[in-house]
Amino acid sequence: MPENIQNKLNISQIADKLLKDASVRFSKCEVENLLKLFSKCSRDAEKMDRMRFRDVLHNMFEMTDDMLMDRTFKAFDRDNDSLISKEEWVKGMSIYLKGSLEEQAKFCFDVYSMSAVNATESVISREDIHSMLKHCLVKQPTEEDPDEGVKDLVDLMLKKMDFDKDGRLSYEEYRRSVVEDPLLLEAFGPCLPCPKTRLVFLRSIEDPKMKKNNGNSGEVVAAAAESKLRPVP
Ligand SMILES: [Ca+2]
Ligand SMILES: [Ca+2]
Repeated sequence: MPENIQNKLNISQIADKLLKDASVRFSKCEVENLLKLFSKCSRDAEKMDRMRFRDVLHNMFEMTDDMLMDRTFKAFDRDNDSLISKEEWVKGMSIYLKGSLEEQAKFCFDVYSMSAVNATESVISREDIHSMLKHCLVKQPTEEDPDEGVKDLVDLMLKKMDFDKDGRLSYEEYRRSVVEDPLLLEAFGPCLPCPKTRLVFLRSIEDPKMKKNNGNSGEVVAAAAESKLRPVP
């Protein structure tokens, strides 16, 4: 069998397998296009390394912040082998681009939480919040001591979100805060695509037949509605 036909068959089989998972919110054509993009970006490697994944975030989602790109990589890398598999890529993109509020809350929590209580439970510690907010704020120099401002902000965020007052945010506390106020989803730094880059990316992987039929008006309305929910960076 010629190599390109074998290749198409492989992509179709992997897509079918991934589509059995209800959490994958893509059509078959979209999954196949995502898999082709994966092969292109990973230069046909079975798994994508951190640098190539960062190129995707930078080139396709306009991310520029090193720390947030590395943390986003970590959130996609579910099995923690420091590589992104095709399955992690498609499932991660599904949450990144089309996830429910709950799914995106889990994703953002994984991006933000660097501290662990034990092997199975991670938290967002006071130090995590401090380093992320400081990272965002140093880009806007002010007359005042920036560290003081950051400390006030950390206290403010903990006052709002740390329900049991133990000085750190569990997933449950973060999730509850986000459900009450979706603006808190990206409270500690932008880690989801903005409505514009999201739409451009989704258009690039959609089925050409769908493009003709719906003209994407639904997506545009959804993107506009979503932009109102997002905090101004
Ligand atoms: Ca992995
Ligand atoms: Ca707490």
